[in-house]
Amino acid sequence: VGPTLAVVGATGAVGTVMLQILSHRADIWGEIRLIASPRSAGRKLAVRGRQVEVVALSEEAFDGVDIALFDVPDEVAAHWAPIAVSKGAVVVDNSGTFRMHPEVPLVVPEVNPHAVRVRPRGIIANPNCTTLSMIVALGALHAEFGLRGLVASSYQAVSGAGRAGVETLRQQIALVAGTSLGTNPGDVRRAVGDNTGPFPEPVALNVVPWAGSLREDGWSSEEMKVRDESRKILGLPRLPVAVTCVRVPVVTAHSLTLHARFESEVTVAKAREILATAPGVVLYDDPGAGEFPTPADVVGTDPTWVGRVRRALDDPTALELFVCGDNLRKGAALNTAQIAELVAAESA
Ligand code: 2RA
Repeated sequence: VGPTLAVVGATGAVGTVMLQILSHRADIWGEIRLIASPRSAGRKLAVRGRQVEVVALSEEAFDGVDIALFDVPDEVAAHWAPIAVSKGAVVVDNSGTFRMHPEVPLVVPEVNPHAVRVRPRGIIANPNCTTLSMIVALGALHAEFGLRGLVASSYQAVSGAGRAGVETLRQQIALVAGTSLGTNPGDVRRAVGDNTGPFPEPVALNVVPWAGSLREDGWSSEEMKVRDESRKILGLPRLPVAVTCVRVPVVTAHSLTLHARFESEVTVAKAREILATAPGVVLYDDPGAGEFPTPADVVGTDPTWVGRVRRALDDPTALELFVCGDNLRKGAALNTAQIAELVAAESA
């Protein structure tokens, strides 16, 4: 019998994708226990082709659990992850609570799998979905070329803000569909009214240069996460990183443009070779044939897709790239599941 796995936050946007992923990957688990808030307890959800009843989050819910995957708000993870550890579980946490803690590894199995073994707190952190949408491709290029600087802009899907984000976009689309809105200042805002959900501005027919909360000097928490997490995962604590995070009217799949500067001159041919062979990366890059990744095609897939690979016109050491990945799969649930599989393999 395999180890017992708990999914905490099983009914959320990421939890739902987690159950699909667990149903499709190699079935190494004994029991899979579904845990959620008391209001969801008693619901039945399908995993591995079976209906499993959701149990309420409590100390007893962790009895006998070997590995617990957490996808819950920061404050819930802060309270319950140490409890799960005290009950004997290894926690893989997808909240922001522990990611930058010096005694908590931040792991991307394609980039720094070794880090998973050093976990004095019994907690392993899963990176933010925006970091995860680029880091597998960036890590492969870093391994060969040596990264020296990064400028990134994100184009983030609304599901990054959970079910409320998706619901908000759908409602706003219904309000503007079939109209001639988007031609006069403020017309979209008036049509949408106060219904901006988790976003500060209308997201339908719009782009919003903001994700997260305000940090020092005008930076957003999301931008700081991408910077801090990339440095930690790549083991480059002083890497210059500048990020601008933008929300776009896409349901699922985050995209980023990257300007990545390396130790010495790079060639597009070598970069393409690296990206074409890197595990977890798909190179899809033939603009003459209209081929580059877009969220509409990438959603529901596992890899990080890369296109528009160019050498910077004014810097032979730098590459320009467009990357795109499903923020709920590799951006959250899949990476968490992969980490759990690494932990399970330790005792197999
Ligand atoms: C977002 N990255 O897209 C955040 C969610 N973790 O809003």
